[in-house]
Amino acid sequence: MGQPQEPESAADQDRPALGVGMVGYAFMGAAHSQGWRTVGRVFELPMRPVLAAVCGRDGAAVRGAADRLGWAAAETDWRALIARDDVDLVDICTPGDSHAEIALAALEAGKHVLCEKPLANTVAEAEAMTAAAERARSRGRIAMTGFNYRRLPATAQARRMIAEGRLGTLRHVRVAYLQDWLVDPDFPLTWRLNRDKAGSGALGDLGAHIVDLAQYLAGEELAGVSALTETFVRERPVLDGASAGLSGSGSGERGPVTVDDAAVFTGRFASGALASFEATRFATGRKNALRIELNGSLGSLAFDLERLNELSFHDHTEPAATAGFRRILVTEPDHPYLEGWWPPGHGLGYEHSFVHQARDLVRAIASDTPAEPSFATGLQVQRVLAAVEESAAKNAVYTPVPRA
Ligand code: SOE
Repeated sequence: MGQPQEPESAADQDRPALGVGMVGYAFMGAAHSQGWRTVGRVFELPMRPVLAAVCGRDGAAVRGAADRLGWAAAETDWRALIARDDVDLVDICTPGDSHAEIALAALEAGKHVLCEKPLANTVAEAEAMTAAAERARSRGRIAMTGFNYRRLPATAQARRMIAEGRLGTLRHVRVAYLQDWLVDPDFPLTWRLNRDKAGSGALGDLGAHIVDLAQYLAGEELAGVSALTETFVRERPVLDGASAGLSGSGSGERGPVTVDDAAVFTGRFASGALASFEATRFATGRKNALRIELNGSLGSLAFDLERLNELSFHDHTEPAATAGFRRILVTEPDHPYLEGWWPPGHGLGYEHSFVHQARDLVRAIASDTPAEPSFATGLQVQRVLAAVEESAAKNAVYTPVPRA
């Protein structure tokens, strides 16, 4: 353990270091590590991210993760990680039940914070985190929520086109995030199926992403929702051994699933545009399928995560005889985030969203400018998720999303 992440050039040494300390090192921790390792090699940055230390409870496992993922040191207590002088930014990649405690302590200690989505397990926790982030802002600290799908070139390009008015008045947003890893009724009870740990199921895990993406692309917030949720398999084998959440083996004993397996909801934007959302872990054959389509008075845009270097665009102002959806390949240096990567036409993948997230956060910290999505944005998404749960409990009764 403890290898420096990269040889430093003279130019590197001119830029101030930004020491990163990460808590959690499973799937999201590995994805964030990839972002931190790569970002300074691809983009011109005003600061130099240094992978100072990673934290996990199991000493041997966290030392192994530090070696594998490129962190210089390992800690087994997140409080010790926060206390380190070489940690300026705390990156939280743990299950939702520890987000609030770690983020509050890190902000209190004067660190910048990046927190994985959903921001917290409850609105109350997200409110406390947002209040702390706002206090820390006056001391020059930045707090950001990790909604990484905003940071794909294609979704960022879609936002650019919508902000330019290419869709005109927005009428519909149609979005689904579909996975199938829970179809087997013998898949064990990992933390993702435990409400105390995860807050909710498909709703918080996948629904949080699509609520954020829909609102980001639409450029406005949902005013209210009507929802149904379902837990199709209510008891599963108790976990036998360790699990990162998306895999594991079960024992003979079964225990209750305390989160939703799927959430389906409609929503109304403040402008009157209508939206539909579907988040499920039971869509057989769909592995990580996130699709969004927006229809406006002047045109439509569609994005599919399985074809993530493309957008589909229909310009409704073109003559009807030749109009129709056309493919925009989002692989050109003029597209968002692509100035640093490969020659035109060479596409990117899922992991690059984490590199771009790191880029935007480093730039915000260096320029002392608030970063989006902020904790306030994460809180607003949390309020939508809570409204979905409230509506589902009343069998799809329309439920306003409270405003700050
Ligand atoms: C599992 O459903 C998961 O890993 C989510 O937790 C991530 O946020 C998403 O990007 C991929 O799927």
